Amino acid sequence: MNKIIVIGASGQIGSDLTLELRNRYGNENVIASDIKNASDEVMSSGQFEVLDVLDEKKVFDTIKKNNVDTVYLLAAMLSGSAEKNPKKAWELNMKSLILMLDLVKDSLVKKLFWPSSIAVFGPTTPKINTPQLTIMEPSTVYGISKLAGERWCEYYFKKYNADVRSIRYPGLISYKTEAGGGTTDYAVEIFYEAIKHKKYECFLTENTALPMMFMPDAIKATIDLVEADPKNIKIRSSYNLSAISFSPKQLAIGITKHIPNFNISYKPDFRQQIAETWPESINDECAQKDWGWKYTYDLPKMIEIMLREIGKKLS
Ligand code: AKB
Repeated sequence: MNKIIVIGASGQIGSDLTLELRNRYGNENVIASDIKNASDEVMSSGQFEVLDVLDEKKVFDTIKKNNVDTVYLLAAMLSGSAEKNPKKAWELNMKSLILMLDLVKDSLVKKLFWPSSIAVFGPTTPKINTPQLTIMEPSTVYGISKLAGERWCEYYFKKYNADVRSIRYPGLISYKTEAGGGTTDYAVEIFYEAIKHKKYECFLTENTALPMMFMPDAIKATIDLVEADPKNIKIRSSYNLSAISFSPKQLAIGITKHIPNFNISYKPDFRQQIAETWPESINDECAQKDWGWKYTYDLPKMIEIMLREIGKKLS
């Protein structure tokens, strides 16, 4: 049986995705890999390979030796970290993609999933209900790398028939693994602080609304897209994907319903400028039409589950 590899399995999406893929296809068929160890659950449930995605030879050998035919490439530097280290971010985000696209082109790998982001949009993009096709002038190095990546994906599909599939993820919210280095990370941190200290100092202003999604929805969308019949996939750059949109203030109000003495304060830092260039809400009609995307978790449901699960984890 051919195998699946998740590259970046220690990260926020990678850890949840690895577990769900193992659930569906069997522990023995899903390899997790990263430069650092993943969560205990990921480490103990199946094969783990220490892998630097920029180590071309090791990537090639690992894929060949294990008969891997599907790659989920999740290793990347997110928006906040990338602004602090632009060249390193560019190198990691771009080189890893081109390396993997070449493996698909050369038929070593059959299918590649690569994540894009709402960061591909910029200050000149329509902010509300942002369409699939619109003005794209990202002003962050992360956004520039994601937009360039999208163009490479489409290029490899058109020129070499490389089966690459992609989603423009909004901010993702998970109780399993914390985010790291992103602008939307506040929407995870807030839950830990609310439970531990009943207060949170937010690095975005109160009314900065951004598109967000609960992780189980993101994982479902990812696997649905990868499993979709290729003839239904009309977009080979990356699909807009939408679920919930909210501001820090709206999230705090929702948390207060469960923790009445929770208090939020605001101290915007450099990530505020990044957030201001991103959309507030996304139009995902193409994903709905082409491969039947529909989100499940709304804001109150997501808050309830996050508080319950993080509460369990912290006790
Ligand atoms: C980030 O904040 O950088 C990411 C993203 C929206 O791609 N969560």
